[in-house]
Amino acid sequence: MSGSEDMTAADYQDKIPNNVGLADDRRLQRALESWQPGFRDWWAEMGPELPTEDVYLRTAVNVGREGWAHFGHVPVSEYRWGVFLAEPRPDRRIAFGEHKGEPVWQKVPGEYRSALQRLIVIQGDTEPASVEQQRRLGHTAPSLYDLRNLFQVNVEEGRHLWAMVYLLHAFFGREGREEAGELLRRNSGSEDSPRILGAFNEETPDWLSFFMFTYFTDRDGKYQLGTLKESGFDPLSRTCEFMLKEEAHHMFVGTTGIDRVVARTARLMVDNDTDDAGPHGAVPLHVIQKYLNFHYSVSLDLFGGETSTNVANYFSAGLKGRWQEERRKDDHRLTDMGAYVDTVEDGQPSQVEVEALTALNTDLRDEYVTDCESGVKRWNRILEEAGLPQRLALPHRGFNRYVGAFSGINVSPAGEVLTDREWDARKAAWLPTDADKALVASLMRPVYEPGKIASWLEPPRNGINGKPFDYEYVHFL
Ligand code: BYC
Repeated sequence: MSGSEDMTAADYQDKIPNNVGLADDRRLQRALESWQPGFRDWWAEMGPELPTEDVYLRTAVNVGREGWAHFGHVPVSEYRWGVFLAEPRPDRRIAFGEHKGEPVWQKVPGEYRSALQRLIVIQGDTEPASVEQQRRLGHTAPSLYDLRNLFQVNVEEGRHLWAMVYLLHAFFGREGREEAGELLRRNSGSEDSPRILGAFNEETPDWLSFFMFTYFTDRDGKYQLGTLKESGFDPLSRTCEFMLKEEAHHMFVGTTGIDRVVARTARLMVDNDTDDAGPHGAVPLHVIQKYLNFHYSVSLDLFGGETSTNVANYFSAGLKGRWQEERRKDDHRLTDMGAYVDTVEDGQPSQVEVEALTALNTDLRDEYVTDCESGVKRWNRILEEAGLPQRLALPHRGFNRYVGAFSGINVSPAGEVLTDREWDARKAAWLPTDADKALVASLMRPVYEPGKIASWLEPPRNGINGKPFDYEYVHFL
């Protein structure tokens, strides 16, 4: 099945499709095969709830140009989750930190074992968490096209879990195997064993949340994977490089999903000459803004504190680089450099200069914020082209934050510092209220007829893989 340009042989006939030579490593093969039934049980219990016969899905069968995007109708429970790493780069060298210039590692260096394991576990924990958060959405899909995209995102998050579990099993011995088991035991929102990072314990109860999640939270994934792709631990780097290819579709689902919601709202505002598209079957613009405020702020928390010794150590050790490390024009060691980070001084947002090494969470968050601004620009263009004066905006970085410098103060979207009382009195104007959520929920009626779409969003410009919008992307039992 693999394209002729694929350098790495993929074994797709194996119980676990892979391009890592599993058949030649019986111990690893057995370990992964013994993890597989637990994964299948988890998928059956915590994966997509809506029963379907089959779904038009993209499956990775290898990493080459032809191999990684194979399309066809498959029963979701029979999806073939495989282990795929990007092609090795011959003579790849560590690009940053104390080991800059040394050959990359094919095995885990003893002194970095626990730090690497921690990074892989945190990354791995987010993947099944998002599947859990989205498991009920199929019941209210606005079209077959959207339903198909949901399942695509879900199966790929499942594959990303496999990617991290492969690393844990292959390189971290018994502890790695135990951690791989824990990834299936923790659950999103669980009281006793929640997922590790905050945003992954929030609910994704409706499709507006799903689009916001795939825009803002998956985008954190893009940036974190981008830094792990730089890792001196080559198997992690190659794993993340391949995951990023799949991640692009998740970004697309979020970006175009919000485009389509904004476009529909704008159209109904214009057609009905009103500021409130709610009574006309769309999401009111101010509710879109509140959802945006929420998802952006919880996603900013995912980058950790403004300063972090963890991140300084990861960088110096060569484990986690910066976004586009190799394109940066500096010494890639950062030992004598400074950087400005957000802080709170006398109760007010301010900036302080710190050692650049400890500021790397901020460095990555800055890249992320710039990327998010481009989304807001494109949604505002839709409003502008509709002839509307209203605009969406990213809230201030200090708004609704629970991690880092701003966690101790209340900040309005405009950046004003508020007392607890003022915050309590005004937050309903900025974050989704129960009434907003109920309104959005009331719009979430499933539309499963090919070519039809719910009232609250526009159809996509194009279908998937050249198929039309009215293609039967999903068959029901
Ligand atoms: N919630 O020193 P700090 C994705 C903890 S998303 C709860 O600033 P550090 C995806 C932190 O662990 C990408 N706890 O932390 C998207 C630390 O704990 P300890 C996922 C938090 O290490 C959608 C303490 O607070 N990948 O792929 O510099 C769908 C002090 O913080 C949170 C990664 O994140 C939080 N939000 O930075 C599917 C990459 N934030 O040490 C998938 C791997 C911080 O005191 N992770 N804490 O026990 C990392 O690189 C880093 O661990 C973090 C945190 C950036 C997350």
